[in-house]
Amino acid sequence: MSSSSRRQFIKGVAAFGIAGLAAPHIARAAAPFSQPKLPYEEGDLSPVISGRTVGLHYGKHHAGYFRNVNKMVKGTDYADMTLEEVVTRSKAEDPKLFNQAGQAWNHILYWEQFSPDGAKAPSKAMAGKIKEAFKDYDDFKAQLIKTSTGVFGSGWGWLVQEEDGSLGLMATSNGDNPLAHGKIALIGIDVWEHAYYLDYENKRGAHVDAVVSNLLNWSVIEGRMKG
Ligand code: MN3
Repeated sequence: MSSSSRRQFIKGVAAFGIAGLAAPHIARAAAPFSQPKLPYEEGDLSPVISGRTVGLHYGKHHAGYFRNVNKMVKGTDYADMTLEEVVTRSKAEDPKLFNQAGQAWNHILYWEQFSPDGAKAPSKAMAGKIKEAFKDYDDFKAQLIKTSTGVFGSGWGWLVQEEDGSLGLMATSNGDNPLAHGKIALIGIDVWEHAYYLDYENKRGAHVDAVVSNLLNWSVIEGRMKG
């Protein structure tokens, strides 16, 4: 396949399937990709996540992933793709790019799912979905915390929507994410040390518990559901 027909093919695949996975707020633009603004002030998640941690995590780490992706895709076929397409295509082809693109994408979801004053509980419909997959909300919470805290090394814990529409949990390493596995990411819990070490030192579980208990904005999370 020539590179232009391959691009057309990829765009076709994206329009048919992957586009549906993209959260509506993520612009479907090609490179250079730009890091979305935080939907709140850096200090607004304090004391659960300090302003210093948000400042470094968003301003240095997340910004760095965008810088690296833009550098790596320049002059390649990837430059014409959306960030979602770069993630799904690079997984098999280019693991270094995949981790950078995955991290750029993962943190968009991460920041947007939090709020100092968002919907603190799922809607009735969402609570029903949670009950289908878990014993109850407390069980869901405990399992998400356990899955996230239990990631070995750097990675993420996720609440996902499976292809059959049901909810499930998964853990991924480094920049890997549900998008690359054909699943819809609903909640992403970052357990890289940069997400918590300044505030919680080595107490990853305490950080994850505090985040899951206090910062989730269920209206954003439910907006990611498909169907
Ligand atoms: Mn991070």
